[in-house]
Amino acid sequence: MAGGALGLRLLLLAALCGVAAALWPWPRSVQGSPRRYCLGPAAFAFRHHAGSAAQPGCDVLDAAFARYRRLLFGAGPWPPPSLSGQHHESKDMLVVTVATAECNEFPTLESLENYTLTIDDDQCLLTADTIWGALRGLETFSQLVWTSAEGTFFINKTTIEDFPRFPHRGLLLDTSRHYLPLSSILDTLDVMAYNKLNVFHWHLVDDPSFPYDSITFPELARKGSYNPVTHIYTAQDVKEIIEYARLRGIRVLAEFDTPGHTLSWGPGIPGLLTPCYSGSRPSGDFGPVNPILNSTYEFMSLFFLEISSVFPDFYLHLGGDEVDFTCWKSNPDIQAFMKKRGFDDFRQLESFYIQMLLDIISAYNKGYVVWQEVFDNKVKVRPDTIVQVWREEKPVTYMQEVELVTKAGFRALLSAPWYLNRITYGPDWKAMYNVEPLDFEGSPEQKALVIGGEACMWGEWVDSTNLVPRLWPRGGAVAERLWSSNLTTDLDFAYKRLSHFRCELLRFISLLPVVISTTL
Ligand code: CP6
Repeated sequence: MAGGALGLRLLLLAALCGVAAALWPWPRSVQGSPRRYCLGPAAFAFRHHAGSAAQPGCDVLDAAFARYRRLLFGAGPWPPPSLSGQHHESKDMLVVTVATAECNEFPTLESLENYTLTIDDDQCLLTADTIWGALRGLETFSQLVWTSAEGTFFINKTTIEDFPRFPHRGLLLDTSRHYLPLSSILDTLDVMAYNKLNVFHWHLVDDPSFPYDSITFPELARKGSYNPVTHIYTAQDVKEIIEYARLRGIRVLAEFDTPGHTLSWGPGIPGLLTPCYSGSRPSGDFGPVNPILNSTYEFMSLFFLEISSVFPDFYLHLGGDEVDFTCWKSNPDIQAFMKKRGFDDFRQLESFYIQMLLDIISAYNKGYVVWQEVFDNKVKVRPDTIVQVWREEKPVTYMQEVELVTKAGFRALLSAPWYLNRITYGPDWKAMYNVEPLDFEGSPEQKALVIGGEACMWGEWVDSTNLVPRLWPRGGAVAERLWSSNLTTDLDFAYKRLSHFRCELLRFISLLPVVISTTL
């Protein structure tokens, strides 16, 4: 099975990487060989197996075939096969076969992503249960191909069996602190696919700006975005992102964080936010969403009705983090409401709001993810709620928090050790790579409740000019931790493959201008 002894893996590395190819993230099982075949770029084609459930017309696979052809061989023209290529047996197709063809569907948390890749004298065959697994296998196939100094394409005799360790392997982008152009998001989705990451957690709005152009409430973006013409995501943009992600087997998990982190909602929806008081008078400042008004819940019902239909994933992220109680405390109407309800702790008021919101979302047949405070503050949530652990120390260490969340029977996502926005001098990816998500006291049932994790790129100090070098290759450390076996932990082995992977990423023209401008 996985990796095995270091010596064995280094041997493999010599076989695969001495020339060029190295895999990222490392598969479950790899059998390499020095025997190599040459690939003719002009003739080479991806083909559906006659017995595959997917046939031409399956847009997810057809688009992937076109993408990987171009990634592997460029647009041509290609030099005629050189002498070094002519000594080798040549391969002119990769045959792909899947058991089910959900070509018009969206990937889900439950989607299978396993695949088998066989490159030998008889065949180049990719087998998978689903088209999503086939996408992962195509990525691995593309990483196996290497070029000789003369520009001849080669692939070594190889057998790979692979499947992910965790089903939720996410990356969070924050488009509120700084607006990110559509092209930055699409480029990120491409690199996520190279890393086999499968969830784009879109932290769309927050205090500083509201770039989501709501159809039902256009005033939100008109008054809450940095610029209502250039710095918004239109319905068309959102559709494009969701489809671009789907074609790469990536889910879009939209977050509309409430009741805190909502200052940008205020101008578009008068009366939504709590007026803060200074003494007996409103200070002119606003706090979290006002939880004591019927109008708040009427608005949230309509707003999330739209969100539930715009974003096809079963899950929405409802936030619930870092609610600051100072403004609620200062407001006499809120104090009166608390008294009437018999609340003596503002956490009860927060719970009241969240429970109302969760009931709204449940009625739309959506599941939800929340930040850990919702659990910490003992909000009554549905048993199928997913809790995202982000706090590093308080009230307990993040691993103790995972232990508590799973002990209570909830599924958990880990983010606390994986803030890509945080940078230090030197190879700081190693600490992220060394994290073991199941390193806590707990039963096997508890461990099974950890469904994965997310690397987070909070946007306070990040925009499109520095996004790429801050995301990659460091994000790859998290991607490998969430995909590969728990035994794939060797740092030297990872370092060699990750540096190679970075060079591969640099080949992709769309990323080059950004990388050059920020490293000079
Ligand atoms: N924004 C929002 C943030 C953070 C959170 N929520 C955050 C704060 C500090 C750290 C990491 C993340 N910037 N809306 C918390 C989930 Cl260290």
